[in-house]
Amino acid sequence: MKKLLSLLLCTALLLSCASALAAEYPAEKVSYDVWIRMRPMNGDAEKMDIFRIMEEKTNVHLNFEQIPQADWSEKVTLALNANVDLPDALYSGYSLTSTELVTYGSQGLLLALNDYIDQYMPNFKAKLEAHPEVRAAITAPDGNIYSLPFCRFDGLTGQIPSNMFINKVWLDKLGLEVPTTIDELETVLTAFKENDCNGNGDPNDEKPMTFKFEGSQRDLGGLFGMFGYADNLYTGQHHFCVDNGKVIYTPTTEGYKKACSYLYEHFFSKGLIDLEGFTMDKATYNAQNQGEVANIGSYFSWNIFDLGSVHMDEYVPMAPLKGPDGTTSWGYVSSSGIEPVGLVLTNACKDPVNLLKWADLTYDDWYGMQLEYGCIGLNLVDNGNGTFSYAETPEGMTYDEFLFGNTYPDSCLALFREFYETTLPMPDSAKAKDKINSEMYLPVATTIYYPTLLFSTEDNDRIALIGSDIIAYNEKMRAKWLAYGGVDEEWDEYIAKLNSMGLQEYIDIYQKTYDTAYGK
Ligand SMILES: [Ca+2]
Repeated sequence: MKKLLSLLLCTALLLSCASALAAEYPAEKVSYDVWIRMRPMNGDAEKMDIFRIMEEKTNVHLNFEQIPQADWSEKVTLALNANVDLPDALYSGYSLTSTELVTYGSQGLLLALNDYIDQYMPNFKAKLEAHPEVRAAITAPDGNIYSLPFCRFDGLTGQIPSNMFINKVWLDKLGLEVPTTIDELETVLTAFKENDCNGNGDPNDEKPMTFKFEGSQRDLGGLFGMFGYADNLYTGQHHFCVDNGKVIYTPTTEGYKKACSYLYEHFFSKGLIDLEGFTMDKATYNAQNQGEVANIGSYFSWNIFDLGSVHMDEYVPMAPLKGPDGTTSWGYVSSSGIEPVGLVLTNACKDPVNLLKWADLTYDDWYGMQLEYGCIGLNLVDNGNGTFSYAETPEGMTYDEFLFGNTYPDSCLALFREFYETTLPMPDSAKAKDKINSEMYLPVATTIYYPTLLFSTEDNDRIALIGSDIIAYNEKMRAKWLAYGGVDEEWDEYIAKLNSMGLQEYIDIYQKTYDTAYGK
């Protein structure tokens, strides 16, 4: 027992030595050359209080070269490709694409950070241990971590980006309820089409349901969930989901075929869903509902504002519907909120330890909060009880100008849901969506979209080559079948053509990369 106790004591001592080492900052000031990517609305980084506070704490000075966003990519690419005049670090979320990260990392131009994280970054290491999906998203297929990420989970918002909204005033007028099944949806949309719901004397200016064909929240891909899997059009994960560890390419599933067939027959062919949805741009889509009276019955969007706009009070959220056989599913973006690249160190950085100690502070919530939302006493109010609130935006300024003028939200940092539950409430913009998603969508969000992962350079090349043809063909056929029908007749030919384009290799790359990241 005594032996065990002394062993425990030793371990405790060793552990406290380790964390003391991690937090030991240099006695003399050290400087690093850092290229920082500036948005047009960013203020002067040299004058931001947060960097002064972090320098006082760490004795690490960042000698910034502030590069406008518009010039960033060219300057960084040139310097990396030439491997000359590189700074110690490149700083900003979105400063490199995932492909660039893996390519430059594997060429030795970026430093592998794994050992440094273990030894010198206790805050970041603790976050990785608590959130293994972050480690999976930032680990290259060669096992190296080349970047410090930006992660923000300020509510259940990006995980379920697409919601449906429906005009409650029209429903009340017609004596109808918010639909809960696809049959009820058909009944409701038919009534929307046949009646002068907005009461302007014109029975034909009502659009029963609109959407926008795109890789984002305005698409109707969620409706496919009533037939199996929701259809995922998100960039980088086109049509891929993961079911119990198996990667599924949904456009070759029976459910996808049924969805195309059913939605054409019961909705598009009857004018119940908007054919213009295939061609509208975002501005046109969002501008649709701005007349004297509302003319949209239901729509897909991130939030009620986009298309509710001036008639917002007429709309209510609609939960995912049950399909013809009672099936329902909605899409869940499992890795939403993770941006792999926040800060990278280049091979020009000869003494990375102190810079990484500085960076570790961004993963301490007190500093991360002020990087993301501005300093206490300026953008944030200290409530004195361990919680904070947002300061009022000064008159004559937008919130973004107030925020980006005073701090650098594109930093590496990681704020998780527990932080918003205990320390700073999620922003108002996220609250309404968080509520809709938690109550109405999460219970049926069973189609788990393929997560953000890093692919090897070779696999990225293959994906670019094979995938571009497959995606273009698939999207052409999806639009054609929804708008004009024909899926049953053309299905076999479609499958054969996808196979001839290399579909199996394409799927295998996604499966292999998933298995590597999740340790299968
Ligand atoms: Ca009308």
